[in-house]
Amino acid sequence: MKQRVLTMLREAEDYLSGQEICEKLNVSRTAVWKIIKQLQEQGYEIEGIKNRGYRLLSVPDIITEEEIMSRIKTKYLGKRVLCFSTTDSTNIQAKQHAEEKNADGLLVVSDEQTRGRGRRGRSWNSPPGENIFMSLLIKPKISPESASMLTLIAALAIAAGIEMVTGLEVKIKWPNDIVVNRRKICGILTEMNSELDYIHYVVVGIGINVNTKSFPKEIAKTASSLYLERGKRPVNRSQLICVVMEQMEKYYEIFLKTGDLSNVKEEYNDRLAGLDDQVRVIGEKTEEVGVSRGINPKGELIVEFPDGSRREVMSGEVSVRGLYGYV
Ligand code: BT5
Repeated sequence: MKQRVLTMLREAEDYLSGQEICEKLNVSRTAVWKIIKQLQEQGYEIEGIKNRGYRLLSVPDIITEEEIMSRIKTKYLGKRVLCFSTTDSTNIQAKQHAEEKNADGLLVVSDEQTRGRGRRGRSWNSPPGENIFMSLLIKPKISPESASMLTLIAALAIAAGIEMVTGLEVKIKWPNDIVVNRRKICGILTEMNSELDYIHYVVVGIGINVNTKSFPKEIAKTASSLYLERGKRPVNRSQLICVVMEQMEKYYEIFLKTGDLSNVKEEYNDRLAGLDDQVRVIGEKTEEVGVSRGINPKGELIVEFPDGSRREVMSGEVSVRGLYGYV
């Protein structure tokens, strides 16, 4: 009910009369008034004028199911949303819903994580009230070897979404980091549950540093937030979540047509940090220097070595860094 009132307020071009809300929702005036009051208590600024109705003046930076569902414009991704004020990890929570009937497209979001995770057991800094921690559960009919490409698809969607909302220039650090001004503002953790030739589900976990003002010292040199990069101007998190999901749906559909990255390869390479620059390719026991030549349709990074040879490196096998630092 709250969500529907919010949607109506959002879509109204002028004042929305109490009568209209009552009729559309088939509830009493008092019920409408109560919902408006609840919304105001949550921080929505709603003006109420006698004989004219209600008008939405501003929305708070809160992440709730009704806030997301009243503004998301996707067809199926994120049409079902679960929001937590705190949880261990949204990836863990998403997996717990994987067997449910309408799990495909489920989005789990939390305001804080107590066990936010990066790849290979690393941790993800997840303080409350400032950032986005979300996980999208999908069930693509693709082979398990192709699942890692979804990280690159998500990266494209996040980069495009952030650019649309903030106007910042956003780059991708292959394969799973999003950077602004050479600093990491987002990481992606894609996990999968599969048999040898069949995917049960994929969880794409996304952590975006949105309004964080300072970082713990271990990551202070490499991390940043949208707030800091756009001159201390905050970003509304629910708006960004919705725009990123809309972009995700767009790129996911393009991906599903071919099952690879052939249709987005060029766009990805345009966004790639360090394209045609020297990079360090760091394996378990080796470190080589080569020039990054962008990704191939499978999402592997093509690196050219000083002897002229080219090699395609896979995420998971190596990490790739700039010559003098993180990017
Ligand atoms: C990642 O791992 O970048 C993937 C991060 C995914 C986080 C999301 S949040 C929602 C969902 N639920 C989860 O539990 N996880 C996902 P990786 O490439 O391994 O990078 C981890 C490294 O980044 C750490 O070892 C730190 O050095 C650094 N780091 C940690 N927190 C950071 C932050 N908030 N911003 C920038 N860098 C960070």
